[in-house]
Amino acid sequence: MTSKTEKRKIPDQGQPGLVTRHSSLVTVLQLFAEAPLYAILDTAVRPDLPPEAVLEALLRAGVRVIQYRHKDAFRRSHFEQCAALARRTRQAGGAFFINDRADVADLCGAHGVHLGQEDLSPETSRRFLGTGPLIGYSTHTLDQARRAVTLPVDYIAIGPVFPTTTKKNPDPVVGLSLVTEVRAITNKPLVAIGGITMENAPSVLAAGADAVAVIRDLLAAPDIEERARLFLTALKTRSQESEPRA
Ligand code: TZP
Ligand code: MG
Repeated sequence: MTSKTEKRKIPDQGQPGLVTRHSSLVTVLQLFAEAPLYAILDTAVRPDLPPEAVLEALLRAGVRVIQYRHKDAFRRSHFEQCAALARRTRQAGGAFFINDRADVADLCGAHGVHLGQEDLSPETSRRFLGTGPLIGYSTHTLDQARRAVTLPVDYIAIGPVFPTTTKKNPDPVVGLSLVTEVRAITNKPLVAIGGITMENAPSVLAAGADAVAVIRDLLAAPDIEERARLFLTALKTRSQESEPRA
């Protein structure tokens, strides 16, 4: 049976969208096919835990795409932390993203940057980063997603799918229907975000997302590694049940 990944167009070597791993090149879509859970390490949600420990727990559980989200002042210590986390994620065969900041992503050796609608634009970020690093881009409406399809970005995020208490001033909830609508207009990897829990995550993949991005339902768990494992089991069961997407 042709897998969902094989059916999708994978960019050539040297093009955006590639991650180096153990000397081979993979796409973020291949990482999502392995583990359709995009963990966001938000420094404000578990200030009691060292990000290094959270990252190790996520990697042990099998998570392969991880983002560092830090909304307060970005100090030297954060930069040094990110450089170490990026190195460790690379060693483990994953991809490490920095939220908001293309400059930090570049300097700390991350695989890429995740941009919002108010950050440096994807075009400017791409000019700064060159073709190698990955760019993810948040969208909150069908119009924004339509525009994102034309931009030099490697994945599109859509949300908040459900109500969230984690993001300050979130955009209006978009629901599963917008995930399906955006799926219909693009073959780019699609990440859904906002209020996603282990219970509702399978419905988000069924609506057309390649991965779910999660903060609170992972990080607030008493045992993050166990929660991530349970998440992946729920999602893998679901993605094996569903038909491969054309
Ligand atoms: N962007 C849209 S919703 C959101 C972000 C960063 C917060 C997601 O956090 P949670 O805890 O998974 O709802
Ligand atoms: Mg941002």
